[in-house]
Amino acid sequence: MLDKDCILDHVAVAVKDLEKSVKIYEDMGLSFSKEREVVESQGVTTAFAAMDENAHLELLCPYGEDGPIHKYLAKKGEGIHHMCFKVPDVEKKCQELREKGYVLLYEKPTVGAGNCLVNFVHPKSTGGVLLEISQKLK
Ligand code: CMX
Repeated sequence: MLDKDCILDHVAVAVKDLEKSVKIYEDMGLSFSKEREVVESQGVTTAFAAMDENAHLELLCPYGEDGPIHKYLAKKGEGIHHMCFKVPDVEKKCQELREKGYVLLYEKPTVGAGNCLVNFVHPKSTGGVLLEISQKLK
C-alpha cells in the first residue's frame, strides 16, 4: 500500500530518437537505467530516469508506425505526452473517476511499463492533459 492515495509516478515525453533524448536529460544531470523496456501493447520503447524518491522521467519512442506515440509525434511533434499518478487500487480509482464524469480510455486496466496495471483519463475530460493512473503489480 502507498502511504498516500495518489503520488506523481512519472512524466512522459514523446521523442523521435531515444538515445539522443537520453543524452539531453543526462546532460541535465539525470541517470537512466541501462534497461530499455519495449511495451508491445503501446508500440513504444521506453527509458526511465529517477527524478526523486518516487517520480521518474519516462521517454517514449515509437518503434513502428502504429500506436499512440507514433500518431502523437506525427501530429504534434516531440514534447510532454502525459503525467502518471500512482494509486493503491487502479480499478477502484477508475470507478471513482467514472462516477465523477471523467472519460477512462479502457474498460479494464491493462499492463503497462514497469509491471504496472494502468488506465488513462482522456485529455478532453481533464482540461487537455492525458493522465495515466497506475498501480504497481507485486
Ligand atoms: N495530450 C493531450 N492531448 C492529446 C494527447 C495527449 N497526449 N493525445 C491526443 N490529444 C488530443 C489531440 O490533440 C486531439 O485534440 P483535438 O481534437 O482538439 O485536435 C484529440 O486528443 C484526439 O487526438 P488524436 O490525435 O485523434 O488521437 P486519438 O484520439 O487517436 O488518441 C488518445 C488520443 C489519448 C486516446 C491516445 O493517445 C491513447 O490511447 N493514449 C493512451 C495510451 C498511451 O498514450 N500510451 C503511451 C505509452 C504509455 C506508457 O507506456 O507509458
